[in-house]
Amino acid sequence: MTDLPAGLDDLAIETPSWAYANSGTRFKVFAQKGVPRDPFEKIADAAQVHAFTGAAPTVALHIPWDKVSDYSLLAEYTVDQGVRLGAINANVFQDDDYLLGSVTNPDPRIRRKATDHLLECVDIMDATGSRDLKLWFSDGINYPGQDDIRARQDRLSEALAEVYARLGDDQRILLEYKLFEPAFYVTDVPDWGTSLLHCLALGPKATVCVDTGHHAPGTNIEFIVASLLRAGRLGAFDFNSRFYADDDLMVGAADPFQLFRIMYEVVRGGGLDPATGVAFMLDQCHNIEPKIQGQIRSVMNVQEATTKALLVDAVALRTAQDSGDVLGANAVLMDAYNTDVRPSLAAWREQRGLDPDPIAAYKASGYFDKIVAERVGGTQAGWGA
Ligand code: RM4
Ligand code: MN
Repeated sequence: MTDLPAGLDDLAIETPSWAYANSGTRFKVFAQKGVPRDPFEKIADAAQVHAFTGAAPTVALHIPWDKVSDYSLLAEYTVDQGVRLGAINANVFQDDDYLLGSVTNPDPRIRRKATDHLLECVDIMDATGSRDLKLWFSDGINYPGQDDIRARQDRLSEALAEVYARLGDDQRILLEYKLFEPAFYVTDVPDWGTSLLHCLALGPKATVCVDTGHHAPGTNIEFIVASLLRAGRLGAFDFNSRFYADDDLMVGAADPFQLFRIMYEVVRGGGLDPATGVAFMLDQCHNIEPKIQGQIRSVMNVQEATTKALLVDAVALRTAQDSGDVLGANAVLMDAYNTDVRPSLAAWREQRGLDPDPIAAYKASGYFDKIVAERVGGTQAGWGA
């Protein structure tokens, strides 16, 4: 068994409230049994992921999906469950008004409405004690000439500046990017360059969120991670994996080697140190698999990749690199990747009073049967795709 690398204890993974709700594709949302009917039940499910992994202490909210009348009450309930509230995700992509965009819409009334929602999210952060406001804009255009590309950037920066000015000292904007979809010709924040440009213009409390599913096939995501960390502007990850587009499958499922390469750059750049403020969040939808188990498996996948990244022999790697030993350097990295870290992680869990096999322990706990029996009636949560 490999010795446990130092640093693993620093890894905290945030799970998204929407992962516990019904989801699907634009063709069909399949309802699952026991799915939460309100934000409280979503948090209870998220607490299970933390209880069995010991590594998922926070849960992100999405507004208005998780709208409640009293956010302090929700925050208290969350703590009672053994977890804490994390990032607040704004939603300016599901209102009929946003047909032609939200903060970049040519209509000033609609821009005002969208910006007001973002400001409302900061109010919620004040009540929940959240540090991060995650912004993803579906804004863009489908046809050349449809709107003025440059004017849309101006409108975006105006809205962002207003929200930035409203942030408290310890609050941040995480600006997410996505290559395409739902806009097909131009997306207003399509890539890390655009996100970074806006963040640099805003100031130090604005950082980039890298959603691993939001790139063109073949994009070297670890390069982006290394560059953003170097610039001090890597705010967060939205982890998931993709085979084709924005598949939102479990992180590490499609390409565990890519996840390892990403986590290696995180380790290399000091991003595991909580002081750098990098948030490790999941942004996934479990359309056909059990949701809580899917989240547990995802947390384990990130832990495995991180442990392997921590095992890279930095001295041997540097020596090989400095002496131009191409294959030797590559071998150092591959040795770490090819290590079976599952026994080490099982031991790590046992040392913390956790079951070495979180999935088996969760299945044996009876929680799923309990929520299936209890969650009868009401309307299951979902995002109505
Ligand atoms: C978007 C983006 C956001 C997420 C929504 C549900 O594609 O990834 O982070 O909040 O989906
Ligand atoms: Mn995302």
